[in-house]
Formats: sequence, structure tokens, C-alpha cells
Amino acid sequence: MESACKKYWNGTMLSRVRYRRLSRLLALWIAVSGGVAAVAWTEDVAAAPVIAVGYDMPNGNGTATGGFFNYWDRDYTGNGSVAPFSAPHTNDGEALSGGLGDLTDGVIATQDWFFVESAAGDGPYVGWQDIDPRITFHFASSVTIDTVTLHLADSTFSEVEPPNNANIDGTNFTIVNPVADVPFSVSFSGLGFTGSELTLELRQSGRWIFLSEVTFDDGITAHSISTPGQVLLLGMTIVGLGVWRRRRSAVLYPSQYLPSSTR
Ligand SMILES: [Ca+2]
Ligand SMILES: [Ca+2]
Ligand SMILES: [Ca+2]
Repeated sequence: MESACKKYWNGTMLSRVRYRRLSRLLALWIAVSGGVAAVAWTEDVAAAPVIAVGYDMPNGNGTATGGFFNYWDRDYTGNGSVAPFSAPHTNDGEALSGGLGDLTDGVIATQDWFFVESAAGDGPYVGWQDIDPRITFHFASSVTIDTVTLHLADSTFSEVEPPNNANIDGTNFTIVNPVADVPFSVSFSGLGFTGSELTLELRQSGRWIFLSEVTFDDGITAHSISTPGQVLLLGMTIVGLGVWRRRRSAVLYPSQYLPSSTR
């Protein structure tokens, strides 16, 4: 009887015990890993755009200022300073206030001004000649802004060039004229701006400045917990613990697996 039992433990039964111990450890590892990961797993959320609720600026210029076309913010939603004051805003350089238009409509010009502007003045750019446009952006509440991005023209026509620099909330940033003469964007980061009103002034290079969009982001990379991921990992934990408990019972009481003749 003893030799039969010993033989049994040295043979098949011992393998089964090892197998169950190993699987128990594996189940425990899965359970612990799932639990730890469920607590720790977060995902990054990209910096969020900051949306302006209005901007004030001088209207673009056009044929009355020597332009080939009219580069107005024609459909700007706020008031102009010249009667009849509401859109369409067709007066070169008039003061626009209290609205939104070409600079915030989400349309970024990708072509040279010559192909997208017109005498009607409804093209995607706002163009200024002989002035340093000062644009004041308004936000619904105090906001944090890390980055301002300007979408500018850089034309094969030499009369339209990027501004020499941008002054953002009192800080001056140099703008390098790209080698390629195509529309481009330039970003200024690390601004650390907080407030409900941000000023942007573009400094002339002696040519026309053409701007089609200005965007802002808060630069904050948030860490949020992924709910579907947590559910999955917690599921791993529960299943792993269940398996571990069953395997643990099996290993604690191996005699149940012995043939009745050896008990
Ligand atoms: Ca636009
Ligand atoms: Ca326009
Ligand atoms: Ca260039």
C-alpha cells in the first residue's frame, strides 16, 4: 500500500500538484497585476484648444489701399466702425469689435492668396497693408493659454510676406520667413498666459500680412483614468482570484485526488 502511494506521489499525482500550484500562482499573478494596473492605468489627454468668444481688430485692407483684391473680414459677426456697422464689412481698416470671423472660423488657408481671394472680399485671409494690426481676443472666462498658433501666408508674390514678429500679451516673438513660399503656421509656446483677454500684434515686414486663423491651446496634458480599461483589468482580477481560490483548495487537499484505495 505504501509503495503504491509513494509511486503515485512520485508520478502522476506529483505532476498534478505541481501543475495546480503553478496555475494557482499564475492566477494570483493575473489577479494582482490586473488590480494594480486597474488602479494605476491612466491615459494622457492632449492639450485642449481654448476657444475665443470674440476678437477686435482693424478690418483688412483692399483695393482702396492699393490691393489687387479685397482682403476684408467681410462676414465678421460683430460691429464695424463705419455705417451701416453690421456685416458685410467692406471698409478698409475700419475698427471691428464684438464678433468672430475669418480668424476663428476653423478655415485655414492652404493656397496662395492669389487663388483664394477675390474682389468680393470673402476669401479666407485677412490682409493688412501699412499697419501693424493689433488683435484683442476675448474669452468667456479667465483661461490658461500655453500656445498661440498663427496661420499665415508666405507668398510667391513678394508683396505678401510673413510679419517680422508677433507681440503676444506684451512679449515679442521673432517670426522667421520660411524658405518655401507657401502658407505656413507658426506656434509660440510656454506663454503661461492667464486671463480673459489676450492681445496679438503683428509687426509689418514692409509687405502685406495675410492671416487666415489664430488658434490657442492650454498646454495642459491631463491624465484621466480609462474606464473601459479599468473594467477589463478588474475583470482580470476577479477571474484570477476565482481561479486562485479553486487551485488553492485543490493543492491544500491533494488527497482528494488520490485513488480511494490509497486514502
Ligand atoms: Ca479662418
Ligand atoms: Ca477674408
Ligand atoms: Ca518665404
